Amino acid sequence: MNSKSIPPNQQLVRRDCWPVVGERSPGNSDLPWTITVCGQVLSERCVDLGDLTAMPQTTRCIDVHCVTRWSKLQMEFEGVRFAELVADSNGQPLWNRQARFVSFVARSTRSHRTSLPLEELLELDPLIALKADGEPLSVEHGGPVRMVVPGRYFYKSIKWLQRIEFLSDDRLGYWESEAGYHNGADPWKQQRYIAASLSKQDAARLIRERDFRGRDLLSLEARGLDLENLHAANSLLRNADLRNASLRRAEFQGANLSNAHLQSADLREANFRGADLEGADFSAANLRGADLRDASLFGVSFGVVNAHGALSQAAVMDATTKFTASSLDALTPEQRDWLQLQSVTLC
Ligand SMILES: Nc1nc2c(c(=O)[nH]1)N[C@H]1C(S)=C(S)[C@@H](COP(=O)(O)O)O[C@H]1N2
Ligand SMILES: [Mo]
Repeated sequence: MNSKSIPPNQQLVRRDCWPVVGERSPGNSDLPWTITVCGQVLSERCVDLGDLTAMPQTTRCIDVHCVTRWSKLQMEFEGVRFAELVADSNGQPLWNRQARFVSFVARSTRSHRTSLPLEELLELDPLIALKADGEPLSVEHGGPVRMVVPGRYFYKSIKWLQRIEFLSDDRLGYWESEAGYHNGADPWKQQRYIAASLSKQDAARLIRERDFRGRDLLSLEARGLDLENLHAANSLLRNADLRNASLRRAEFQGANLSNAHLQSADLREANFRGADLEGADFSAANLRGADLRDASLFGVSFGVVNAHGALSQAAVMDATTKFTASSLDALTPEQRDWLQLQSVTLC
């Protein structure tokens, strides 16, 4: 893959920064680690970590693109090629004629999983990785063993791999069925989310009542609407379109606004405490008096960074805008430098 280019609407995280996304530890870590290849196969295969490390190891530089808009280019991963694990000792494929999809299942309390079409997998040539940047994978990043699937958003790369299941029909993964993530996951086509699940009537009623509390409003369309004093604490507004909306004094505490479109919104005195703002776009939004303490800021945009590193269409903020100092580590250097010039209040 061409490491010089980066898919649309992604931004690079700092070189020394690798965000942890989703689950942070595997379930049942006392049991010996095994990976089972099963389902539509001619014969099952089960390997342990010793078997895996004894297999030929491949080192490859892979671009990582998270759906919440951060990317890390050319990360060095080392492990066993998927194609080598799902073959017998003669190199013959283990799957049978019915196999068309592959589900990767994690050893985790929620049996986290994700799937891909077999044909795509053979083309993408993923790694069953044991190391990243020369070190054994840390537990939070999927150690001892995880998938790394190049060319797809990172939610297709399961951490703590324990089962590779060949299927005749697809079975949606955890994020794909619970969070509305797109099953295609191609970052070059920006396949981030499926469309809104809410009916137009239900959406209209919630908007009229200005009460979104605790609701799942994935991909809600509320562009340009008057939503002053909106109650939206703990709501799920991933990918919501709130461009140009009037959201003065809106309450978004603990809400999930990842990838929300907030360009040019009036967010004066809005409350984003503890909200998930990963990948949200605040370009040209007014954030005077807004409270963003303890919000998660990976992939967030406060403006458009041009080729010279300068920010245009910048959000409006000043000393009345509050952040938690440590949460700024998640920003790109350009955004952080710019933010520090706005003399925002750091708590
Ligand atoms: N078992 C498991 N694997 C997972 C997830 C998860 O929650 N559980 N999250 C996925 C998502 S959305 C991303 S972006 C990457 C994050 O990997 P990282 O924490 O090592 O950056 O793992 C993917 N694999
Ligand atoms: Mo992700």
